[in-house]
Amino acid sequence: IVDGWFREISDTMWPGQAMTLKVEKVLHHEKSKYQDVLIFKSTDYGNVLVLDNAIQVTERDEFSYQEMIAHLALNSHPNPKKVLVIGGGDGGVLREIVKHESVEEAILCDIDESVIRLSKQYLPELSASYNHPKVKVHIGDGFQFLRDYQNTFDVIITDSSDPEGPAESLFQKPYFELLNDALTEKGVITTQGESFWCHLPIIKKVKQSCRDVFPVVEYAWTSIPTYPSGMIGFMVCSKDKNANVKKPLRSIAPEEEEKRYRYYSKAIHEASFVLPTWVAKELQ
Ligand code: AAT
Repeated sequence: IVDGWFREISDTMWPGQAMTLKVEKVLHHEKSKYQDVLIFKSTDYGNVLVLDNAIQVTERDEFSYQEMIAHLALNSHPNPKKVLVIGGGDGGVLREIVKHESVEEAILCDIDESVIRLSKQYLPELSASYNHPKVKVHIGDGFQFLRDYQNTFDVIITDSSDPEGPAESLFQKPYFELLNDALTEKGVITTQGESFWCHLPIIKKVKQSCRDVFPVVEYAWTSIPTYPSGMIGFMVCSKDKNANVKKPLRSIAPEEEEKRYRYYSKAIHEASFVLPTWVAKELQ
């Protein structure tokens, strides 16, 4: 933080550019076992969670990311009952999962208890979901956690930080193999898929790794001002070779849709897979 502004500088992940947010007040700063954790109140984006100097959520725009990463997967599965989140310690993705009546159990595995503890304190609208009766929490590494599960989860959402630091293994092929094994027969996954403006080589590599494992692999994206370059993508994969993840399997009346979601809709689901020409070519 310099002169009252937080700057998200990373010479490796987004060289030569940086999102800047005006700080009203630093609420908390600690070094956890895994990462540097900063929470501040911004002047215009609400409270902000930062891990290793990378913005994870702001209260103002988090719903774009959390709704999309959750509902793209959940609405691409015929009947999701058991759902797993890897990462997502702020609780925002859990909040979205329990909106689905079919869901019986939502389990979250985050490596860092400090993210969960501090989100309960400083991000109440995201972390309220921790009180939901269907939610269970496990603290540990997502990669290690998955080794113990076969044919268990209908949907797995990997809401992870960037591939530098504790989330590195979550962007590699052995991880997608573990996801595949942990899924039930028609299982669906989404993963945090980075920005096509900043990370096209990473996205290409992740997509290839997913293709080696899953018969259906698509990249979707959403607009979000506080992630690098103002957008972020998701890899959406299905174990069912006949699945078309680009069209939601279930839809609700538009009035209901508006009550349940602030960003997601059936139309947005379908539109989010349409890619700019150069990106579509690169990811062919
Ligand atoms: N909901 C949007 C916020 C995130 S948080 C990413 C979470 O992943 C963090 O809570 C972090 O502790 C957790 N995490 C990192 N590595 C692991 C791991 N190996 N196993 C389990 N959890 C892990 C995503 C922000 C995206 C930022 C884009 N620039």
